[in-house]
Amino acid sequence: MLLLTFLFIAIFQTGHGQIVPSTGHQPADHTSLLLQVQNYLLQLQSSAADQKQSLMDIQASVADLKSKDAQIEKNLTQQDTTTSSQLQFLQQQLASAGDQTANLTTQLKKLETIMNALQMKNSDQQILINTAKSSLDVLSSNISSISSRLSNQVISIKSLGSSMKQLEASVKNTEIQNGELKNKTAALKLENALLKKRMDLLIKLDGFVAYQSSWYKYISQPAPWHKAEELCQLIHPQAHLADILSQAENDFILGLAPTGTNEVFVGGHDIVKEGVWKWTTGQQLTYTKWNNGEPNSYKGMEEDCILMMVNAGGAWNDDSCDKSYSFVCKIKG
Ligand SMILES: [Ca+2]
Ligand SMILES: [Ca+2]
Repeated sequence: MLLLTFLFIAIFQTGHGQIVPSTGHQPADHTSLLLQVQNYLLQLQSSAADQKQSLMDIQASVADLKSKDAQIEKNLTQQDTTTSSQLQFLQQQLASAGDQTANLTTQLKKLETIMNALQMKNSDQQILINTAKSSLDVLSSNISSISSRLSNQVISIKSLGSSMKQLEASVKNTEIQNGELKNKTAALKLENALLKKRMDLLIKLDGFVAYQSSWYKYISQPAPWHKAEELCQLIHPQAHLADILSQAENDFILGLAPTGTNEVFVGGHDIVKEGVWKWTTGQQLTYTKWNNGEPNSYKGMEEDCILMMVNAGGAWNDDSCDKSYSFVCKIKG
């Protein structure tokens, strides 16, 4: 309404200004004035129609504005309702969020409990892991030690292999040397055999007589027992007064004495200890051929040398070593 009033005042002021007549002209001017008035009236009518139309437009605009205003109010009401509904919904959601927060807090506490338990388990597991690490370290150390020992053993085995090869070479060399030694030994045996034949020949040429593997020589020149032993060694370095090891040998020596011979010295004596009879080789007697009642150290005399009684079948008598008799030398084979 305030807008319409303002429009009417504006229109009235504009018309009043245009209808003021000029006062300087008479009758001809009346007609003109009349025409002007008529035109003016016509203009007023036209203007009125225009204003009426404007008014109608304004009314339509006002109606439209009212309609829009009502629509706006309606929308505002709806919006209030909606807002209220949303507020209620939000309050519900807030309450629900509160409940959820409480649930979440409870769950959070449970989770904290679980976390604590897990941390304790983790702690236990960490201890186990540390123990396992320590065991692994010890195991690793042991493996290193074993590896080192194995390396040393490998080196030892290689060294042993090298030593074995040297030993094999040494054995082969030794075998070769053994072969050479065998050949040399065979040659030496052959040489010895030849030498023995030469020796035997020389001994034979010296008047020795062979019996089995030994040589014997009867010396007719009488001599005391010690002198006789010296003479045997002078005749041959390996010759001594004869030892007698069997009845057959005793018989053989008996046969060496020429017919008419009564006694011969042989190598037996008890010079070192009375009653302990030995040969010149140092061996004790294993065979004896004592005559009846001998040895007797006749009438307390010192009788320490064995005299073979040719005239008593070769039986023995202990007699004085200082007496002189023929004797028999022997080279042992
Ligand atoms: Ca004696
Ligand atoms: Ca006697």
